[in-house]
Amino acid sequence: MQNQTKIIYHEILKAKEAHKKLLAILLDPDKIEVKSIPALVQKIQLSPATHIFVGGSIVTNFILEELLTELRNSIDLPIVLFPGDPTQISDKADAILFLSLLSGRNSDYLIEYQVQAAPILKKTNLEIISTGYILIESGSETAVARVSKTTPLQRENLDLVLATAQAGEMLGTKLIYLEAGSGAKQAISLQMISLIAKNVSIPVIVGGGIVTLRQIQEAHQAGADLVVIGTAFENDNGFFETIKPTK
Ligand code: 1GP
Repeated sequence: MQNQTKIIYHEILKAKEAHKKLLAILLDPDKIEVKSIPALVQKIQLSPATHIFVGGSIVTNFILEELLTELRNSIDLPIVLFPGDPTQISDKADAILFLSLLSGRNSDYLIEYQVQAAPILKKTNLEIISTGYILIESGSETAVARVSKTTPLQRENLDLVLATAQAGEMLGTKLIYLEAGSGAKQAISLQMISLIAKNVSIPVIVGGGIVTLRQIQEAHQAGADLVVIGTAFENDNGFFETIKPTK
């Protein structure tokens, strides 16, 4: 995908228009051993994934570059960075979700890290996809809340979630990401997905705590344009083997 720059967002928009649902496998470099990469790649190839997201709240493991190189050499899917901070930027991916944590009031995650990242990103060929990132309370504290030191929005406060998503859209973000947090006890509710999807015109990503194939389908049906699966695939690389391709 590397030379086809600046098309990933366009493809997401096209998929939304065509009601084609997208699915990303999220790989956290911290949870992957180099020796397991070939087997992982094979499982991704057999999966219905349309995108690969790479990142984590904190990445201390230095296999990021190696992982990206291996993915690029073996898989013809868009590789999108989903970084917890500017140290997770690499030119070996195709695009980056340029996140602003709109649900929180920690200025580091609203704008400071973006300012630090901008000059680094300018020197890469990465497609920059501005993303309004909204963390929703999901039953217990998640890594995103802990690391960002922000309070997630309450699940019941649909009005606030909607206003936050709409503010993101008005600020010009290209995507809204409704995040329950990795390994969340409760995924984003279908009611919330449906409300947001109906009331913003940009594509909606949903992730966190989705652990069954049925949940993926339901999130898609409720209006998610792209669903992210991290933990379920991490725990069982054969997770998708019973799924019928949705692409
Ligand atoms: C986390 O939304 C992603 O940022 C995926 O969450 O690991 O719970 O699938 P899971």
